[in-house]
Amino acid sequence: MPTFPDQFLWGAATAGHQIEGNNLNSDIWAMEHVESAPFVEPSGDACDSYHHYEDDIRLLAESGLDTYRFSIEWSRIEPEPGQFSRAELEHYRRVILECRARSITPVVTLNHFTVPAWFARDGAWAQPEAADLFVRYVRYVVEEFQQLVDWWITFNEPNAGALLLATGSLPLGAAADDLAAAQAALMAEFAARVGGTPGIAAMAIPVLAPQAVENVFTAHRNARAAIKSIASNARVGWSIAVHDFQAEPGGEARRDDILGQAIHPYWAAAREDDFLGVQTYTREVYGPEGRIHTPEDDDTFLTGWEYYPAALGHTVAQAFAYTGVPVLITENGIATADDDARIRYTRAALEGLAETIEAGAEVLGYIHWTLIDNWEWHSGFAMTFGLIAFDHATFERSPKPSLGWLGDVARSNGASLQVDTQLVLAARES
Ligand code: GCO
Repeated sequence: MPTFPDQFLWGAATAGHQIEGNNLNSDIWAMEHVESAPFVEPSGDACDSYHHYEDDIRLLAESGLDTYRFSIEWSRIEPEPGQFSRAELEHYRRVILECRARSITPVVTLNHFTVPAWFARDGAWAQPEAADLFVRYVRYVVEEFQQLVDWWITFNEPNAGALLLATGSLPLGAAADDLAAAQAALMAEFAARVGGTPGIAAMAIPVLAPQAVENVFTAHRNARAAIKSIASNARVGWSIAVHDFQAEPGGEARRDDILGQAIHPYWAAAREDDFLGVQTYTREVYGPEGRIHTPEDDDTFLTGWEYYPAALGHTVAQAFAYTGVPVLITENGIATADDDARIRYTRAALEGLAETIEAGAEVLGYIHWTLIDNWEWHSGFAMTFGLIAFDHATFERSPKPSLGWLGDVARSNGASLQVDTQLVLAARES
């Protein structure tokens, strides 16, 4: 019987730029509109959650989930350097108050990849003032919301660039040798659009500039200190992307190299945090010749990732063993058009997680990616990770069976995982 601790958080996650729509002042918006944009389609209205957040939170709450992870868009709060928008701050206050009115715990991400276009123009994370500029924005937000929010995530996947580089899954489909050239061409187009010196969209920066990586670590540490000085009860962490890296004989060195470059430094920095955010979807297996690709099958993700739900329990065990810091699962899920597959995947992931908890790992909660189908960065809208679908013309929301299923798991604190999936689905239909 799977058991989860008392007070375990059960939730779903989103990110501002992926759901709000019309984040006109962000670097990624600008990047979406350069000629050789590395995105299949622009974010546009996204799910218009900027106007439909009440529906999103109501559906989440009605399902039985109790936690909502979402992000605040820095580019809305500070559209020009030092110019803060009171009106946008009040928007996010309404989102937070809506959560609280429905007894939903808000978990707020302060940076989910996007930054203001001006910050990118001035050099993004590579500029010497990067950490100070981030902390100034963080203070502005936390001073206002300190009594309304206890859980803060400074950065979402600050290791995303390092992970792409270490695993060889480089952006733009570029090979290592011509990455610099491809990036330079894109940067020139980007600079022509946002002006100033050719900075670059922040998502890509850690791949390019070691100084940027350093600055992001500093920004995390200083933001954590700032948040704690404002709100002593605040719980602060960052969310690190990790695959379940496995090695066949002869692949150990390659695997350890990836962990050493893209995972362990970020986990180590979390040792001073209140929690470590773990974001896991799949595994990657390495052999003596490099990555071993698993055969495609019916269960494969739309994203092309291997269907491997055991990755969650494995990576949580590794993260806890490495850091000793309580883990908050801030993302786990599957891009699929088959909602039964989403339920199967999530059930199996949670069963693996329960085993990891029984073996002694301290885990604070499970936050599924994602509440609603949304704009999946480079892949556009086709990658449906959501527990809720939406109509792209009317923005009307339609919960999928997986939302109710996960809500039942939440209400029973995991006990309903005992019940066979098919029985649950049949009961819902009758
Ligand atoms: C990331 C982000 C999310 C993604 C999700 C699915 O991991 O890239 O945190 O924004 O949408 O992980 O790829």
